Amino acid sequence: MKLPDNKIKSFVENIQSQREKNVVIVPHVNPDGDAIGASMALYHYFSATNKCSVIAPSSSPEFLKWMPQSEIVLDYQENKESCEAIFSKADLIIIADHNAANRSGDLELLIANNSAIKLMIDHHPEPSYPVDYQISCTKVSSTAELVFNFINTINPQSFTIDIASAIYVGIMTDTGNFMHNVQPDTFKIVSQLIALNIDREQIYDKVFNNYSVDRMRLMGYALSKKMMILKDLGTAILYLDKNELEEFNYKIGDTEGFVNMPLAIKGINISILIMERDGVVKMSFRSKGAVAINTIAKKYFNGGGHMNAAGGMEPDLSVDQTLVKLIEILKQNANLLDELK
Ligand SMILES: [Mn+2]
Repeated sequence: MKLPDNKIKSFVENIQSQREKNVVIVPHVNPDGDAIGASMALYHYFSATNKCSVIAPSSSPEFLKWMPQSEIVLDYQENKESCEAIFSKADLIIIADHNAANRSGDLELLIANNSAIKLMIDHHPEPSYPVDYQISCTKVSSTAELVFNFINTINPQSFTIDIASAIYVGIMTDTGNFMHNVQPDTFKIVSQLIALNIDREQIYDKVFNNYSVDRMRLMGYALSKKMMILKDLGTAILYLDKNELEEFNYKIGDTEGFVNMPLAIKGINISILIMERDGVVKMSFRSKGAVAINTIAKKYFNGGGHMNAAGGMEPDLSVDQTLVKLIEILKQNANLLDELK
């Protein structure tokens, strides 16, 4: 369990004692449930004492828009001028759920050139974000869990049901509803969230049973027509190009969770999703147990991440060409993958 140290604690207490101080929270580009959950929890916490804003580098997924007050999340792409005005008055910028400057997307330079104090709260390995303070720990389920510890250390009396629900969204989504990355402390925290009367069933229903017909049909298409099984390598690859996504009226977040599905097949320990987005081929990697799939993402596909969940991209190839390259690489690394099993 990573806690803010005394320096961070007294800095934050000082900010909170001055109502006119401005706090700006920044989730990562293409924010997910943890990025928005952690950011909203911090928003609810800080807005009780300060002026507070959440500025996202790109739009939030639809399945999170039910969250209380989530309409305050500003999409930089849609509100450049007002976001820049808010940044110009920032006293504290909190970098949430990412640890590298380029994950702030188009906000990277605005943040780099900003004189506000910067605090990073994140659970990804190898932090490189230049900040004044960092709470960085990979041994937690999610950034939301770190936000719980942060608030619990500074002012445990300040938890509200909105803070608790937002933290729960982050933990639930980053663990795939408590299937992976769960630590003993995760459940201790969840027990405290339940004691705060969060509605777990309603949160689950709103997050996971909130898909469009298009998304359901795209999933069916991907699993039926675009899933390659490499039995000898215990690997499944899903691959979707731009035209296919357009055919199913793809919206951001629609392919969320696809990559985990093939792991339900007996004998499949590695699952990879390849898809074309914003003119670039993006990849998601998942593995089970001791298979460190992030090594492949990092070494060959300009990416990285957690041992069992990583991302990558391929700037120069099409989806089909990436598929060929990936199969070749997996074959070359068969021994490595095998040893790790
Ligand atoms: Mn996360």
